[in-house]
Amino acid sequence: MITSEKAHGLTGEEIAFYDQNGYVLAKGVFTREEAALFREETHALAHRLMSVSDPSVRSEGWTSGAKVTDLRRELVHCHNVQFHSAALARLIIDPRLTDRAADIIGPNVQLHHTKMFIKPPERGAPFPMHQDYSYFPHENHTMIAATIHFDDAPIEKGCIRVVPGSFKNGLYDHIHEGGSHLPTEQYPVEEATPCPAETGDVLFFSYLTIHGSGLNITDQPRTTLLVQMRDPSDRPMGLQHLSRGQGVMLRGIDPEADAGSHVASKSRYLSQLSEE
Ligand SMILES: O=C(O)CCC(=O)C(=O)O
Repeated sequence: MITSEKAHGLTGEEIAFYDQNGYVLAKGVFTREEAALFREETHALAHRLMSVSDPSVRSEGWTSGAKVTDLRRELVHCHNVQFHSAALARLIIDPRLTDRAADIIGPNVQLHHTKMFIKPPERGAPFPMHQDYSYFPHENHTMIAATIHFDDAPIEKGCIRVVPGSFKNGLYDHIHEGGSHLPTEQYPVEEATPCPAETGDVLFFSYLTIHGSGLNITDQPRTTLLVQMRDPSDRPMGLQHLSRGQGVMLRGIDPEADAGSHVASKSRYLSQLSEE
């Protein structure tokens, strides 16, 4: 049934954990069967893109990943999957995801972008520790990521790792080379807190939370979809990381969009472009 009522929030305990740590793992948000279908959908998408040799789909990941491991690295990725697959478009407006996001952001939840990652077996690329804030700073810091797990992500598969509480300290100095990242000697991936997840779990974290992930050394891929979301009234501080689909409402309303064409809405992609 379609309803505007909130049906799927985080528990009080989960909200308290997030408030203290800047991340929370919500267990079993999607069933294993549903996650298996989304996994099929993402792998089929990757195959379609690889079959036409799209150069953006397969890479070694961030070149700064070489500071984390000497081993071979590979990452399969696609931005804004909602333009490729209706099943994935439906997923990002699913109230089981967006109601939980609303417990962190507020009732109105707006899309920034999506990113599918497949970390291939034995060489799935690591991400050095970083804050997403360094890529797309906003005024009110409502931006969060939700990583939806389409298969199990134990430590050996290179699950996401975080520095609990780091979101309370603002922006750390990043090295802007090969993917913005923190100095790897000071912030080793393997010393951060691992967030091993199971199929169907969703990890929510603030864009100020220091996070990264290790190499996938197992014989199975790690498959995830990251959905980056914000309060529509939270303004970007620059024109970084614009993409198609940015500004789509996933839950609630955009009060600026509804306030008439005379109201500037810097938070929306098209109005940003027309100001350039
Ligand atoms: O999915 C991962 O392993 C990490 C991704 C990440 O850190 C990012 O996209 O900012």
